[in-house]
Amino acid sequence: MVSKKILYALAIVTILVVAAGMFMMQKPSEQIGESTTTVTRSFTSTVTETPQVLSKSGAYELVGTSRAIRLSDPTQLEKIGVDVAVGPEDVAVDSQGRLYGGMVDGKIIRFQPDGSSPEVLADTKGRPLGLHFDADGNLIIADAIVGLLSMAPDGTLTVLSTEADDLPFKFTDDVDIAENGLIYFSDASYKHTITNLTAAGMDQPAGRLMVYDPETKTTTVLLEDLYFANGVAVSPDQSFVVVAESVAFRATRYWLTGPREGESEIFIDKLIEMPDGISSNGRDGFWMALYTYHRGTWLGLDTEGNIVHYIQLPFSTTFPLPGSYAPVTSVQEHDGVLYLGSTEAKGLARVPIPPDDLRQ
Ligand SMILES: [Ca+2]
Repeated sequence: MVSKKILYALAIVTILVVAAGMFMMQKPSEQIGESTTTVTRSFTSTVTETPQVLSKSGAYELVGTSRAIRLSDPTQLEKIGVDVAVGPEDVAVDSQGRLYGGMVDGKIIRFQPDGSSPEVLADTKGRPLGLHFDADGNLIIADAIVGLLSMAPDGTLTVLSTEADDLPFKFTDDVDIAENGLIYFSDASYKHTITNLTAAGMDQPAGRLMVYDPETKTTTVLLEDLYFANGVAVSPDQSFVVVAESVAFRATRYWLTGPREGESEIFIDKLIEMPDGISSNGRDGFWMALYTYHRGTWLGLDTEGNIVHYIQLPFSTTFPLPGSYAPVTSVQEHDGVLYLGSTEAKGLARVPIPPDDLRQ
């Protein structure tokens, strides 16, 4: 299970790094003679200021110098299953519009499209993280403890893969499936399990990107020495796959076709927060969750890794955020709606897709 205390520790380290960065960014003339109190006050005012609203569209508004898109109408944030679903890191939607989440206790829970009637379909006895349906309606599960699994429509579980190159997975994290049926997935660490999240995050690079072929039942390593391999997404045109490297604050692109097939490169780096789940929007880019407390945050990226949306949910200083939802660890688009998952929050969530006229 994810230890909340360890996640808080990681979040605090992140905040300290950001705070240190803000301090370093101050002009030298401002540092001289400025007391620590002034620095603290300027950090606080940055967090609590009411930014200027540049424009509004639908349930969202474009704000301030960060050009973030904020959900200005909190009634548009719908939570689903808060009483039964804890820590659905990822969300999947089936062909009938029914919703699925994998919980901290190992259960796979399904809801009707309107969010009603939760049903426990299976228990992995592990920690299901990434979820994605294959073309036959099987739910493919990246389970941090058990490995790569397949859940048939009747709830029957089958283990697909637990190791590659004679090295067992310790922290299977996310999964996506190409149109040709190949299953791409990540292992955040071959050294440490999710029960020792701090070590898994610090003792890097130990992440790998793999592909599982359901026809040959073989697993092939595509990339190794990744810095906590997390979210995985195949591009809308199927030409590459993106894998998040959380503790390096970046994502890497691995080419599947074309002149650079088999090669990799940085897709986006210098992210302000740790990237978690990534998904294709099915059209022209990706949704990338950023791991943040107090305010659910994610990005919309184009296929060149440029940021086109920077979305934030309402801010809250109390956890678990009664009027908000965080940390957002996955974003899945389906029929004009964004479904949100979280390793920590209660319930799944959904919001409207931010309108194109509020793009960066
Ligand atoms: Ca993840």
